[in-house]
Amino acid sequence: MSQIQFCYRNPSAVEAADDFLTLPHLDEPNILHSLRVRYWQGHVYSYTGPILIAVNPWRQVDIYNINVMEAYKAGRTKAPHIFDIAAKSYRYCLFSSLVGDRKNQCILISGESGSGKTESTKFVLQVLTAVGENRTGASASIEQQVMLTNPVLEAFGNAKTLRNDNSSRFGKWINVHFDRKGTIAGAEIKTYLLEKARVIHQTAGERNYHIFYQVCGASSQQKMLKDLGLAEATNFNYSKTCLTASGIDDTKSFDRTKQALHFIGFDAASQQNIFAAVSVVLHVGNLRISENSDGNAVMETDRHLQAVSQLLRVDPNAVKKAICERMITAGTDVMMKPETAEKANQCRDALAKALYSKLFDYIVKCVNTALKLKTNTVTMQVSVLDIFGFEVFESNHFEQFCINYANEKLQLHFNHYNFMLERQLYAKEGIELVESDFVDNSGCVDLIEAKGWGVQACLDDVCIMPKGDDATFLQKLIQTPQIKSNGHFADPKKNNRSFIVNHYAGSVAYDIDGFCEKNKDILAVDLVQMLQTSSSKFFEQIFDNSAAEAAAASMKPGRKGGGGGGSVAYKSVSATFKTDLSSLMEAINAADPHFVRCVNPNAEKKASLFNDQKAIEQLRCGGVIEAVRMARESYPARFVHHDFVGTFAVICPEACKMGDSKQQCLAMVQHMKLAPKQYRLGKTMILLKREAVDLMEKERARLLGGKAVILQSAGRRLC
Ligand code: AOV
Ligand code: MG
Repeated sequence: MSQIQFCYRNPSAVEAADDFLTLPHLDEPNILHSLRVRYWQGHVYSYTGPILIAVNPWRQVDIYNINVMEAYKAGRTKAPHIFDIAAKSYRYCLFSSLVGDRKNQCILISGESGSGKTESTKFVLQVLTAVGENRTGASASIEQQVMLTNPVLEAFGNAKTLRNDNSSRFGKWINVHFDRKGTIAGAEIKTYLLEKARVIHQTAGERNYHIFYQVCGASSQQKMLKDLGLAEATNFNYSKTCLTASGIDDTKSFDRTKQALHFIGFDAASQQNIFAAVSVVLHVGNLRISENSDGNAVMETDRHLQAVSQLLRVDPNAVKKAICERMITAGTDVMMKPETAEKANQCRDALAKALYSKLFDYIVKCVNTALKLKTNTVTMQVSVLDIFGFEVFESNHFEQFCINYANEKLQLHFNHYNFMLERQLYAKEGIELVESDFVDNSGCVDLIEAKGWGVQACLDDVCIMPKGDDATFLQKLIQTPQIKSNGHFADPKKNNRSFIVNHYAGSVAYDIDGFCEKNKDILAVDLVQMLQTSSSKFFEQIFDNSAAEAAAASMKPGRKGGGGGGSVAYKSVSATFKTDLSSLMEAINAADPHFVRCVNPNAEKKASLFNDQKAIEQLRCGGVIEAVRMARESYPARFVHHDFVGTFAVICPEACKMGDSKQQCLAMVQHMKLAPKQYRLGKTMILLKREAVDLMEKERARLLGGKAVILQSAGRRLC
């Protein structure tokens, strides 16, 4: 899109309006234009009705200081701002409790990578912890602890990517609980789909999780890191590709992480254990495996093997065996068979991924224990969702499939919610509803998650077949009648390695390679057994029995790891994610939502660069354009009868003398010869199509001798 094609352009007097729904012309080019104008005027935030659009300024902007926050906290300003959303959520939460109609609030933040979701989340928490401050706290107060979860989760779950030097590689949902007085009483965090693959491999120019560089950077100065066999990050295979991230000082960050862990409640011993686990992962990555003349994997006995064995507290030979050999059972006989070097390397990497993701889960669990409600008081909640936005790359995999599924579910909620509001207004006004006016993406959600036949169900079925693989999965998709006939599915035919899902935000071709393996995500039974021999309480704790059970359940005699076995007790990644998402949706559905759509104005992470194409694509993907379309397809201009008559009296003064204000409205639109489809006359309001109001405005301006400008009131949403 090199040029924006305007049909009608909004008058420059109103084009930079705070709320785009007040624009007389609400089409894509006009919304984009207004967003761009506001961007160049230095505005980070704009409203589209209730949706807050946040454009990442990629520079420090002085709009987050204490005075600004106080103004929003006190409700003195309503200008678009993330503080407005946070303060409003808190106020609604308190108010609903006061009037005895408890309603939790949730703030749903979405947007592509680097668009500012995590920063927005922090601003929300800043307000929530300030308004609900518990001044009686002795040590680190709960609100301080809530804020301190940021550096901890970022150290272990964020990494430098090509798009963002501090990219969150997991989704999170934070619940902040308030008691009746509005004081913070506790909080909890739920995380989703940590990107495990990053632990063992990073794209050129990207980094592993920050914590790896932090421990390496601080290893020579920190006493607690002395015995972990650490060195500069460049010495480790898992952290050597890219060493620095702009604006990040790893050594200083280590101090911050350590301090945050301390204040959250991790004692010195747990911190030591956590850093030991991080170090084990690095050493595992350096385990050197070669192939002997028989083609068998052989692991070198070096300082890394020594470190792994010492830190994990397992015998070095047990580590070697678990990685380089596999268990074979023939009848009642159990034998060990050597692996090839390639297989052993895969096994080593699987161990590193499992260790790291278990460590991450453990940290989140401990954080939640620290933030747990200390009392049994009934609480209200304000929750914040900072989740991966819709993704489409040149090549899309299982990860994108899960991420886009999450976005599809959130979009479904978004549609239903907006639709519901409309429906309530229509019902209140006694206006008949045209259901087909509203977009419904439930067909796509069904395609993915339907029980028995959806894409996830097919994948799970194939994953428990003895010989099921990615090709079998694709075959199954193509042959399932409900999938074939679903308009959101397409088989590209050109190759037999991908399938297409037509998502609400665009079509995505998913490469099937790796779907089965990633969905099973089972640690080989040999590795689990090796870990179970650890005499370390810590590793026992982070590797609870679930891993062992899953491995045992999936192991077919004679095979290693997942993929075998008829009866499967484990839960696949997509099944777990589906369950997680449905409880997330339940929580969201039970709350009043506030939508924040973050927009990244350029891929170069630059201040003062606004890329039209990029911005419009994000507005589409975030459902902003869709929401506007909904508003357009419904009757976006809403006037209380009396206001309407007052505004357009000049068009037909006689109408103002007829009966009550409702009859006067009718007389007015009839005088204008508006088609019945152009307006809806409700009990207290008249709702009009945009074009109808445009027509009336023009007529009004003509009668006033061209003196009048286009009315802003025309777009006012009074519902
Ligand atoms: P994300 O959460 O949406 O990406 P972040 O919140 O990490 O994006 O923002 C990326 C970077 O943009 C930050 O590190 C800041 O440098 C800058 N930034 C974002 N919002 C603001 C703001 N309001 N003011 C100033 N700078 C800002 V990802 O986690 O990658 O999807 O996975
Ligand atoms: Mg983020």
